Order: sequence, then structure tokens, then C-alpha cells
Amino acid sequence: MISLNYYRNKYIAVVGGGATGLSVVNALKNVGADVVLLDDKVINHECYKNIDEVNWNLLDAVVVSPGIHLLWDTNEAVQRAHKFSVPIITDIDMLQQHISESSKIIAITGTNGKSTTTALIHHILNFGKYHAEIGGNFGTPVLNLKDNSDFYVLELSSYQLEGCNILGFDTAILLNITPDHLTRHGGMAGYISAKQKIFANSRPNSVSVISVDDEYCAHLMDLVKLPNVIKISGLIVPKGGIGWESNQLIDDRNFKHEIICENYPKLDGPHNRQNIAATYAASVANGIDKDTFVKRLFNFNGLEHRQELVKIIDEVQYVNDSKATNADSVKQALVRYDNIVWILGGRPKEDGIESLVPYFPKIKSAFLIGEAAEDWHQLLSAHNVKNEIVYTLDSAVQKSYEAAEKGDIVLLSPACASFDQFKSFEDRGEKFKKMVESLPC
Ligand code: UMA
Ligand code: ADP
Repeated sequence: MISLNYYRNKYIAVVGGGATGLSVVNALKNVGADVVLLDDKVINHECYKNIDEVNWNLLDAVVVSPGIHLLWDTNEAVQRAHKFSVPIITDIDMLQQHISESSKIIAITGTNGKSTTTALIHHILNFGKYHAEIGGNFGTPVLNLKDNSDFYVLELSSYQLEGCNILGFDTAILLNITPDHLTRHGGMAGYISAKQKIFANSRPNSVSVISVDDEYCAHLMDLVKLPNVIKISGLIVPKGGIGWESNQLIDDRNFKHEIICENYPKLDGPHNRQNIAATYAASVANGIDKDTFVKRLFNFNGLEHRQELVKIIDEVQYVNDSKATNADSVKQALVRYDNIVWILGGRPKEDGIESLVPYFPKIKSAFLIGEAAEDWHQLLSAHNVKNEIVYTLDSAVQKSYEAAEKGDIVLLSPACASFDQFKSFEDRGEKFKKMVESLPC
């Protein structure tokens, strides 16, 4: 646990009693702070208080959880914080305030690829010589990480960044921006402005890693004065940056066009090449030599639920891409595979799947599940894609099994959140894998 000495004897309100809020409460109580926990629902916790039981005049800070919307100030605790001029901060800010001078934070954001890149950087840094902690949106709240680590490798969501006010990372990485979470951020401008905070308050020796592969990132690079920029790409070699040419990772930082390694088949596709280029940039910026990078990259196993090959039955590949919850992540799978029997649907996001229409000719048939089924049935039919509403994952797997022929790919890549029928994307992916495993061979 991170020791928050600055907050000893301070009076702090923590908003949101989920994983983040509870980690903050524990870390604060550990140093003897006076803590109240607020939540829209009543919580069984010794620190829980009703909002009117808080002495707002005396509060030193309000710590918000990522789930608390800040843009429209709809949350009552946030409204009061503004009214009583109480600073709003996050657990990420608190980590930043308290880690030792020798520790470094590597922060990763982007619409897609955050978890893969975070895990890969952690894998590369966390060996004999160094100890690296991994957390943030990846799962472990940052204040639950161990004190005095050499590196903190943090996946940061737009929700987390939106509330941060201190920041200033040693290495800040922006992988890509495509439309997502638009309701929460009030549209694309709000979403980009949250993502852009990854570079806020950077110090003269901070390193900024940014991709040139989409127009929003490219535009940001032109607009924002970033320190020590390393441009990366999964598609080309940016001049003076790090990218790919003919299946090879190239380091052109000193305009030397140095070949680093061949593509790593377990992380295939331009999207993963973007993740690898970002990882290489972060690795060299933090003292990892080229040989160590290559050796460690080539024994990374990839993460579950991201284009994960589950099984091959009668020459049909079953692929679990349950983490593909938005159009751009699904696009990566549709680009990679041919002859696709597509399982999609769930709780749709605002950006929809219209942008995937150019890839529809690769779909042999589609099986629709969840809340999006009726609308997407109309869209697919309008583009002459053979499709059927089957409502549940169970029947989608069964129908796909019956429909697939040798050489086909049965692809669960839902373009939707999972919460209408599952606890999480992991739950959806695990259930898919179990169903596939039980199909007759
Ligand atoms: N709550 C309120 N009022 C609100 C919103 C929430 O009182 O307006 C309360 C809820 O009643 C609940 C608590 O807040 O008691 C939940 O807090 P939270 O939603 O901030 O969630 P945590 O449990 O703290 O988990 C968060 C991240 N969740 C979200 O951003 C929604 C986790 O990311 C993250 O792993 C965890 O912190 C540790 O850092 C999950 C996620 O879904 C994986 N992230 C989104 C994504 O990846 O797309 C952004
Ligand atoms: P995140 O944590 O940002 O959701 P993940 O690494 O968990 O990212 O991957 C989520 C989905 O996005 C998967 O379907 C994966 O195949 C796809 N993906 C991974 N990296 C990228 C990338 N750089 N660009 C676009 N899609 C990606």
C-alpha cells in the first residue's frame, strides 16, 4: 500500500465506495486521516456518511472515483465541493504526490490497446534488475500497489484522467483516439480533452509517446507542446520516430533507421504493432536495452479475451475477442480475419457499427445477441449480410458451429458492452470459451 503521509490528520471525503474508493479510504486511515465515505447508495462501511453529515467547511480535499461524472457536475458531492471550494483530486494524483523520487510512473491511455500495452510494458520492465507494479484501470487501484517500486505502470481510462488535477508523469503514452464514452464526456471534444490530460504538467525530463496513426492524435501532437516527444506508429516509420516497415520494428529516433526485430506472431496486426512500438519507446526511455526488449517481447503471452484463439474444430478457428467493445477494436479483428462467422451485440455504445460497413463483405454470416440485436439486424440486412437474431450467446455459439465451414473463423467480437447479459467482458469471454470447449469435435 502507498503511504500517504501528507494526509495525516487531514479531513477527506472519498466519493464512491467501489474498488478505488475503498483503496483510498484504507490508505488514508492507515496514516491517521479523518475520512468520510460518500456513495449514492447506502454502504455498509464504518466511514460511510450521508452527504449532510459532512462538515464541508472543514474538508481538505474530495477524492473522486472514476465512475463519478464531473462534466455536468450532476453528482451532489461534486457540487458541494465546488460550492465550498474544496479541491477535487483522484487516487492517481495521490500516488503522484507520494511515490519516492527514484520511482517512475509510466502512464498509458488510448481508446484501445491500453491493457495490452500496459501488460507488455510491465512484462518487459519487471525482471531481475527492476521491480515494476501494474495497476489503474487494469484492475488494481493504484494506492493498493506496493511502496518503493522502481516503476508504476498504469493503465489510465478517460474516466480516471478527467478527475486528475496534479499529474506529471515520467512517461506518458497516448496510443490512439476513436469515438467512445461520448455520453460520459459530452461528445468527442470532452473525450479528447480527458485523454489529453495524460500529458498535463509534464516536467522537462518527461517523455511523451504519441501515435501518428489517427487524425485526433496527429492533431493533438501539432497543438500541444509536448516535452521529448517520441512519435510511434503501427503502420509506418514516422520520421525520427518508431514504427514498422516490411514486418520489422524500426527505431528511427536518431534518423538511423535501426532494425529492432521482426514482427512477433502472438501479437499480430497493425493494432498490436502500435502497442509494440509504444512499448519499445517506453522501454528505451526507461533504460531497457534493445536486446533485453526483444528477448522479453518474444516471451509475452498476450492477454485473454483479445483476439484469443480458443480452439480449432474441423479446421474452423474459434476466436474470443470479448474485450472488443467498440467499433475500432472490432475493426482490428475484421481486418485480420477472412471468412468470418461473426457473433456480435450486447449493450450498444454511442458510436455504433456504421464505420464497419466496408468490412461487411468479409462476413459470411452473423449472429446477433443482446440489446443491440434488433437495430443491427436492420443495418446488416440493409448491406446484404446474412444474419439472424439469436438473443443469447449460447445459441449464437451453437448456430455458428452449425454454419461454419472448413477455413472459417467463428469470431466473438461484440462491439458492445456486456452488462445487459453478463457481469463483465471477462465473464462473457469465459462463458464463450466454455461453450466452445463443449462443442463436439
Ligand atoms: N458511484 C456513485 N455515484 C456515481 C457513480 C458511482 O456513488 O455517480 C458509486 C457506486 O455506487 C459504487 C462506486 O461508486 O459504489 C463504484 O465506483 P467506480 O464506478 O468508480 O468503480 P470502481 O469500483 O472504483 O472501479 C474503478 C474503475 N471503474 C470505472 O471506471 C467505472 C475500474 O475500471 C478500475 O479497474 C478500478 O477503478 C481500479 O482502478 C473498470 C472499467 O469498467 C475495469 N473501466 C472503464 C473501461 O475500461 O471502459 C472506464
Ligand atoms: P483497452 O484496455 O484499451 O480496452 P485492450 O488491450 O484490452 O485495450 O484491447 C481491447 C480490444 O481492442 C481488443 O479487441 C483488441 O484486439 C483491440 N486492440 C488492442 N490494441 C489495439 C490498438 N492499438 N488499436 C485498436 N484496437 C486494439
